[in-house]
Amino acid sequence: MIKTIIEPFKIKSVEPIKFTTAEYRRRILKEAYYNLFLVKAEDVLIDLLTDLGTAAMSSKQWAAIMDGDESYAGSKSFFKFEEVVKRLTGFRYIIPTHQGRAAEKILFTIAGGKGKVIPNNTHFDTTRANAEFSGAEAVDLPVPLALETDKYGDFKGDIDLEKLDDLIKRTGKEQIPFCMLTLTNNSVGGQPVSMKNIRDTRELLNSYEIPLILDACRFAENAYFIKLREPGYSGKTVEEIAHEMFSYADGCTMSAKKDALVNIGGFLALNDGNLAEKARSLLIMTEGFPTYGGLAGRDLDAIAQGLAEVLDEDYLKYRIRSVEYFGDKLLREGVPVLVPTGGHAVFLDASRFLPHLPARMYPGQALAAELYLEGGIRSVEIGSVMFGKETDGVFKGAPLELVRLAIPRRVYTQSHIDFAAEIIIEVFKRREKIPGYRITYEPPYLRHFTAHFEPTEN
Ligand code: P70
Repeated sequence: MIKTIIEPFKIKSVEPIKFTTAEYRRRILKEAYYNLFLVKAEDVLIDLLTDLGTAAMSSKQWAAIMDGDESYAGSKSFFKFEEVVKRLTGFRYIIPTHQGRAAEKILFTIAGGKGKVIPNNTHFDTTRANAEFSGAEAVDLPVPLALETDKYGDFKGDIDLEKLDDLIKRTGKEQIPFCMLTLTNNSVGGQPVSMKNIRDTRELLNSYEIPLILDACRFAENAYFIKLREPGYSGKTVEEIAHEMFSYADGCTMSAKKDALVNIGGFLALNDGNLAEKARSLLIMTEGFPTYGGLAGRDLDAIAQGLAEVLDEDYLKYRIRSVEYFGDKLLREGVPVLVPTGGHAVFLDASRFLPHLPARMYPGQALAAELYLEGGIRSVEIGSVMFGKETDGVFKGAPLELVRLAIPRRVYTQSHIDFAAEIIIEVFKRREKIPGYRITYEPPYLRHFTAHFEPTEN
């Protein structure tokens, strides 16, 4: 029986990557104030910073790009895109945006605001920032198991329904313009949300007449996990599962830069005509006319094609298995990896990797810096740098200190992954000597993108 799952594509175009020395990387990292967002991409060997906008497009997507219609109004690319998104999601109003956060910005501007409360299984960084910027409070309600990185669970991305019910009762349904579910749940490890949880959330919200909005950027990965793990779904196609997921919601925000396999794009989809009209008015002011929304016509064609390709189950099998393969290699060497591995990334548990560093010495930042120094691997901290705060000298840490190694779609081969695993294992062997970090500069919002750091004495 053949066990190897191969990449379900062959490579038509290649891009060189640059090898550097440890000494060179030391200088580069220092010049970037130890913030990997400030390192130039050409100084990175394997870039696992994000799976956002980093996919390799297919020859069919490139062909679709040539067919793009760049008319300002009524472009045929829009109608193709709209048809594909409507067929997939079933939502009535489809509003293109240049990426996911633009859809969030519009949604929170028209429905958020001061005094409002937005629950979610877990808000990712831009979602939380957009909610808070509108004046609303963003509340995370993950299930307790999600915070135990060494415990297996099929659907650790679920929302905690009891806490949701409590929150609604305490806050009052008038203050909750909508509830969100992020599929997959990025902040807790790219973990899927079960169909049962989506359905039960819908039922609970129905009793309060609160709409449900999906953050759908990794919907196909979520649907494939449901097929693999949830009773009753193994015989359904991923497309059928996706239809059912969307059928429980009143709309979605979507970053097409993930599961639509493109480098730019997104959309807001809604069933409520009044809300959609408000969204469109804002769209014209900020993004563009409703038939292109901040994108070129050709981008809409690439999204339409990408949404067809992402539902291909050979692709999803390879996608999910290749992430798991990476995680398994590390687990075999005792590296503390969040289990089970999620859909788009392997997450290292930095608090268990570097137990000598307390949260306020930013163990995730320390580990991410070290992976770059050791082998030019770029990852991202998802911990107290991204989600922690220091107000008047009082430090408030994040619930988890993680380092995420996100796998761009269709970009790296198995040997790139083998190499990255070896680098991580090397760093693991010398973990006791890794220093902590302190922040020397930070902006008021989304500080992780631009903060400056320096190593501390242990
Ligand atoms: C990521 C990026 C973006 C995102 C998301 C969810 C669940 C909305 C958005 C916004 C952000 C990132 C993080 C670290 C480094 C680089 C980028 N997630 N909802 O990689 O969508 O980016 O299109 O505006 O994960 O997870 P968009």
